[in-house]
Amino acid sequence: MSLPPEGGTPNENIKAERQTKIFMTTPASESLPQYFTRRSEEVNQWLDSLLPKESTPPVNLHKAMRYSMFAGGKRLRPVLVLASGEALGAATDDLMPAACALEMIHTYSLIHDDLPAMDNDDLRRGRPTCHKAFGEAMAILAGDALLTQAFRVLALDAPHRDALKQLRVIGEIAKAAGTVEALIGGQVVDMESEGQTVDAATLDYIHRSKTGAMIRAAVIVGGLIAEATDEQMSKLDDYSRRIGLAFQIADDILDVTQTSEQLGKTAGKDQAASKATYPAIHGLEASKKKAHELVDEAIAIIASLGGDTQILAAIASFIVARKS
Ligand code: GRG
Repeated sequence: MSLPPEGGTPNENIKAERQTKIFMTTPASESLPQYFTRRSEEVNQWLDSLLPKESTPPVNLHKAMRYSMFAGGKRLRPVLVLASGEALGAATDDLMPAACALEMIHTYSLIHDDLPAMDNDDLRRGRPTCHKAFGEAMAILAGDALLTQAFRVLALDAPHRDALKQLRVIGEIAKAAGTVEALIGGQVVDMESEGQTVDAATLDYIHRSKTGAMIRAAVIVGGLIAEATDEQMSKLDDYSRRIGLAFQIADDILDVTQTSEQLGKTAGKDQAASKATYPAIHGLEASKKKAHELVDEAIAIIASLGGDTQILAAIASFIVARKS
């Protein structure tokens, strides 16, 4: 555990305080990295049971799906579903199908983003991208299959005590993965902006849509399953929008400050592709400041949610402190 250095500069003290928050706002016996490891293992077991086995025909397709699904990854979206739902009293088993569905959709989006027609990347989650390992056609189909499997899980593997509630969960996830201020729409505007001069509003649109929508959906879905009140849903909404934007700003910063080994994906790609990023438009220092402001706001908002929100606060801090 790192503590604020005695007599450090104000900046050092702020940094150390943030570090301390990350490690201390989780249950006394567990740091946030330990929490992530434990929850990721649970999520992986559920994912394993919710995906067709490798030996099920067509074997190559199922191998490709599982290759990308179990290549690592922080499991941020499923962990957010668990953290927001459990903060408001939902049972883990009720949250897991939606948590896994979001991770399947996220993984499909990474597989497709890496394709030669899009980012044309060789490295993802520390190993060759899906199309490098299985060929382009199989990677397209593995992505399609993960997206389809996600909605199959939501329809068939989630608890059916309340069908209307489940429809709302499915609707939120479909919206986030869709075209209007959502994953695919954001990806399209991002692609169209390459090499163009992009203004701050367009950049915010890209970040809110491509990255923010799925992170928001994770938090919102946890709230829906936990039957949060309207006031609580509004707080979850405000919290999730801030951490979603902070996450993407941090991602833009990591692209220029970390190595490919540290990231597990190719570093410096944004600049090489003349992508619209926060550091490119606002500068590195202003970007760091903005990310920290968003996280501080998110932590303040979530403190009044009711329930045990320590993990949600710690995740907000982790989003800007992470190194990959
Ligand atoms: C192809 C429809 C479609 C969308 C692609 C996800 C995405 C949109 C592009 C990936 C490129 C990128 C830098 C996206 C923004 C940030 C982001 C989503 C990073 C990856 O998420 P992490 O860091 O990844 O949570 P892991 O591997 O940890 O799950």
